[in-house]
Amino acid sequence: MKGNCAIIGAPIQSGASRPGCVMGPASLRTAGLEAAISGLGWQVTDLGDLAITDPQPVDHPNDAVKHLSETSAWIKVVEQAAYDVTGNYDFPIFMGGDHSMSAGSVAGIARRAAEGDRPLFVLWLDAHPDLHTLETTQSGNLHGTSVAYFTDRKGCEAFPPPAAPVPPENVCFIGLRSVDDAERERLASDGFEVHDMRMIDESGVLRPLRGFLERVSAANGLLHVSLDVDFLDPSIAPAVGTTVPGGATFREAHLIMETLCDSGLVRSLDLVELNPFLDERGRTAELMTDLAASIFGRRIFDRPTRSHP
Ligand code: 6HN
Ligand code: MN
Ligand code: MN
Ligand code: MN
Repeated sequence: MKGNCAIIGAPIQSGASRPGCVMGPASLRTAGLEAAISGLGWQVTDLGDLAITDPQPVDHPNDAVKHLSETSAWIKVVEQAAYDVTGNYDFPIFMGGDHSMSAGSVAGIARRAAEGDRPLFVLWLDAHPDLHTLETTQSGNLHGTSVAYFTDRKGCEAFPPPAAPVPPENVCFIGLRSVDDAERERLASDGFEVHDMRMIDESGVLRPLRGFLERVSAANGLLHVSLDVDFLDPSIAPAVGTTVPGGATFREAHLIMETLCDSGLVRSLDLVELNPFLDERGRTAELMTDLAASIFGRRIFDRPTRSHP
């Protein structure tokens, strides 16, 4: 047995503009996520789906902000679940739900990591940096605020306060290609590690990823990976409300997952933004499942291999 993995659903869609992410966990289960990981030698427990009860009304002066009370309630529930599950399992997978889920999952994992005196690092695989605050968001879609929230950016006080904010230097973005002005300022000033798609075009995915992994390892850190469907090119992953052309290819995405697996540093994973209502015959759910399997050790051949003498 390689370890204990928990899969846990957070069918939240209040943070996204298009409804459908509520079906995300069900779609990942249908695609066979549990069997894919247990087939690799892990013991997998499906903890079912989280739910919110009775969201308290929360107001905000920015009138654009949508579904604040519901999203706040979700963040609280997911934060507690992430804190609990990281105490009992080696490797939890959080199945979204839109990306506001990760405000809660990262905050809860960070609370656990701080108790164990280990620094938490976050790899954010996304077309977007999700660095808006409730003050700067223009769309009002709160899935665009998760990173600002868990790095304790001023302007997110309407959400439950994060117990152990993640330092921006510990967050690495790969795949960016749609950045709003307010987010651009923060990316330039706050110390995040940033690799946009042009840098990936120029250097490939391995160089930036390995540099980041070396930092995590040197700090004896724990690594959380947050995979937004729109990190992937829309031609291979259509099931997301916020597609942006020019995303990661099938092999770039798998190579990242395989390299993450080899590093042995990853302790938790978000699979977010899957909107099954927009999918084509389940192909995006299957791809997200296959990418998760790569992080858990699925590979083409066991290394070292030699194709030629
Ligand atoms: N995501 N920056 C845009 C907005 O509406 O604030 C897009 C947000 C996308 C959110 O990637 O999870
Ligand atoms: Mn996102
Ligand atoms: Mn995105
Ligand atoms: Mn925006």
